[in-house]
Amino acid sequence: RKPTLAVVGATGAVGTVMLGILSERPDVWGEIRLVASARSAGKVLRVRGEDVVVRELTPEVFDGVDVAMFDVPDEVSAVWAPIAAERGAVAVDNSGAFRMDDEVPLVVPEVNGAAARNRPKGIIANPNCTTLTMMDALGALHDEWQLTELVVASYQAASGAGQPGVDRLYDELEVVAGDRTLGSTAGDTAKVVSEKLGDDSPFPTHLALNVIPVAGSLKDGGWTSEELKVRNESRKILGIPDLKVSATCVRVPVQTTHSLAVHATFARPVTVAEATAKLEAAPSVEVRDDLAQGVFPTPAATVGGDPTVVGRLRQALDFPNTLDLFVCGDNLRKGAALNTAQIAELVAAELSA
Ligand code: 11C
Repeated sequence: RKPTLAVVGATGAVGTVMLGILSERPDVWGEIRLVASARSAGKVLRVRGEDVVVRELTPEVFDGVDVAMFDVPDEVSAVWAPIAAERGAVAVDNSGAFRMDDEVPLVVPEVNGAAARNRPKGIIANPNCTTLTMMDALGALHDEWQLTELVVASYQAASGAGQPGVDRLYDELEVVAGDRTLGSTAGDTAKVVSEKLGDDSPFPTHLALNVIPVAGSLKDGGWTSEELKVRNESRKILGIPDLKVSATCVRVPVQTTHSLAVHATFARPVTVAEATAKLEAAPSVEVRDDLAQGVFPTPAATVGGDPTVVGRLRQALDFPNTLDLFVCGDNLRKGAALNTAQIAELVAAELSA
């Protein structure tokens, strides 16, 4: 019997991408059950070329389910992932609710896939998309040269805030597009956006014609939740509890695909040529790095694809054993749905063995 899969949050931004991914990848699933809040129950969505009616999230919906993926807010996962696990499913959770729980593995299949087998709570966590953007590349480099320090600046897309983030970005672009004087006086764009759209936004100020040095919520010491996730999750996935990490997370007016400028220090000397060869050998990483020929990663050229794209590899001039690089990864695919699907497939293979 092929395992039964439940997709909880099937109608959201990540859920929508998930249905496409499940339709494209080798089909390891028997029944695929689509689940969402009562508001979305009854909708018909397509997966694997078939229409499937969305079911309401109830405890009974997990009966007979082998793997349940959750693409829902933290507070929904916190309640419902344990219910799915109690009913016998392995929950693969893409929220932040369980990532730092010692009894919940935090898994990137290419880096620490074996950790998925040790899940005392029946829950496996999927990392934050910002962390995930660089994990395949850093995992490959760490494997060879042993990462010791990481300084990161992120350039995060609007869809990190879900469909409301994407809608807000396009609404703002529409209201600023006609006036080419906007952006020449402090506060002019904010005023127009606020007057035309109001201030109810997933972002703390306007994103159109702007960058916002804030992603996530405010935590102790002036750090944001995103910056702390990058630190804590990188340590856990790479298995380096004392990894030194400093992150600044920034929102940029890009629809989908997060980018990261990474300054990574290793225990041993590493050259650009060696690092490039190692990254080229990593199946989930694509190196686009020939600046003289105009070849470098951008979010617009990365979106919709599976690989992590790496470029601008340089040996740091003033820091020993240190590389600087730029990484792009689709935050809805490898950053969320694809990695969740890969984890679920690991569990499916284990259950079918
Ligand atoms: C963003 N990275 O770009 C966030 C979204 O912990 O899964 C995902 C938050 C999370 O806003």
